[in-house]
Amino acid sequence: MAVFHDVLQRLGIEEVNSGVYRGEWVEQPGGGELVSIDPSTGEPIARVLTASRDDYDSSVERAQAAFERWRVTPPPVRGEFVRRIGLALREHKRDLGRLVTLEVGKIASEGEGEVQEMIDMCDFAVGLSRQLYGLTIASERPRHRMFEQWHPLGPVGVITAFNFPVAVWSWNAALAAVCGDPCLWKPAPQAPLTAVAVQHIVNCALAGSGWEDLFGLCISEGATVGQWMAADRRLPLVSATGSCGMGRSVGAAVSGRLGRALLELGGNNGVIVSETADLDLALRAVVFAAAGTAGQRCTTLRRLILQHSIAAEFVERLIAAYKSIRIGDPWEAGVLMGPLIDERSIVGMLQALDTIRDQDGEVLYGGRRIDRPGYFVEPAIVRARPDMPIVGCETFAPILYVMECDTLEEAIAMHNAVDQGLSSAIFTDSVREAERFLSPEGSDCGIANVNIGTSGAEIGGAFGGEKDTGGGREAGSDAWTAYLRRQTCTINYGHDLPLAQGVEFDVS
Ligand code: UN1
Repeated sequence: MAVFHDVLQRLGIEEVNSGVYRGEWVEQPGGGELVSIDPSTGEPIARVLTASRDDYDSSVERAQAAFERWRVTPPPVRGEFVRRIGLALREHKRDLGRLVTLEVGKIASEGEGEVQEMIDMCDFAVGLSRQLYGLTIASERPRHRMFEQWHPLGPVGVITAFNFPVAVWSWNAALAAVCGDPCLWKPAPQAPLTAVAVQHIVNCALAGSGWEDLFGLCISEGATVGQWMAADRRLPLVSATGSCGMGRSVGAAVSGRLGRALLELGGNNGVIVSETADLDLALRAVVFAAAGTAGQRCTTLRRLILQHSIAAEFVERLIAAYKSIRIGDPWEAGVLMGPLIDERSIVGMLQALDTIRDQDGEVLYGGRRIDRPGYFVEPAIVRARPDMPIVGCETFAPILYVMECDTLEEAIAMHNAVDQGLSSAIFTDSVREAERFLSPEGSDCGIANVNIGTSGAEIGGAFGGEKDTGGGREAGSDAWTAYLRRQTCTINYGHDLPLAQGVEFDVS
């Protein structure tokens, strides 16, 4: 399409692209060739040459060299370079958003929203560059001062998933940069072009600054580069977003070498709708959280828990709302749902629906493949019971399980009875119910909302989840501490040597 041709050109995407950048583009990377597919048509967009082991090793070496200089650059000066990246992203917001739409099938406003998330992240990091605070701690010894400070860690390996192909890079890269850590990025094989485009934008922002090697790119055909990163002692921190299965293997490899892993893994997010809730509000939020992004967010709503008295009416209205969702080309105005990412996702969804039927679940609406090129499906609503094993699994597709409960206690127990713990919400107009949901005996997730859906978090809060979601926190709040090493320092400015805990040890 002509419009995308121009977008690709403006973002520096060619027919064949290098997938390795380490201060300069490597012209002929030695790995295999990756074809980026438009999920709306199933047609190739462009090709990317991926990294060989040698390409990877020299990329890590460049990042190590950059670290030597970057770690002694004052944080507010580091922030200035992140500010430039934020400005460049503002300039390219529309184009990069469109490329996200083209390569992963997000509707236009979500594509641009993702770039906005990158811009917000850059702004946040710039402010943070003057706020990497440590504590002063009261020393028990006279004429002693005790404090802690935060130092850069080293090059960070960043592994991202296809569904947020650019924003999640910025969560990590913007924080790592102000913290003094260069980044090496391994994007998802389904989204190599958005990564190449981001690298071009960053390069424009940093051209001539002397910091061209701060952000590296190492595209892999599959998981290889990610596995190398996980096993690589030169990367003290590996931040990985993806499935629980991926996280288990990355987490084991990183902890096996006593490195630090920041994991943001699967979600199986639930919403409770109480009979006291504003049902109009709940309905709108549920539809966006469950069917938005074609059910391919880690924060997607997958389990809807309704109080009996409102269940029948709510399900009826939900089905009517689902019927009105326009599915189609994601760049078209009015379309709310684009394609799934690939054929494998379609197969996964259809298989899950077979399993649902085998486990006596009832498909109330949707769930069929749409007869057109590309990877389109109808979102599905399923009547389920919490004891169906499939309800405990994350199928990365728009399948919404609807379950019923009597009391709030029962609803919370049902809500918490899965292995994942990313995002959660309750819809209620009762202060008691809301506070109970947020209390230690309420939701067990990293994110808990009241009268807001499970997805669409702002960057200002720490993002991540508990249990099998991996425990990592990215983006806002104090997530920055993951990218630094903490040093506790005690200074004796007296002439005596008092020992802590009253220990006596006189040598004369
Ligand atoms: C993800 O799906 O991996 O809260 C991240 C949200 C987005 C981030 C989702 N801001 O839905």
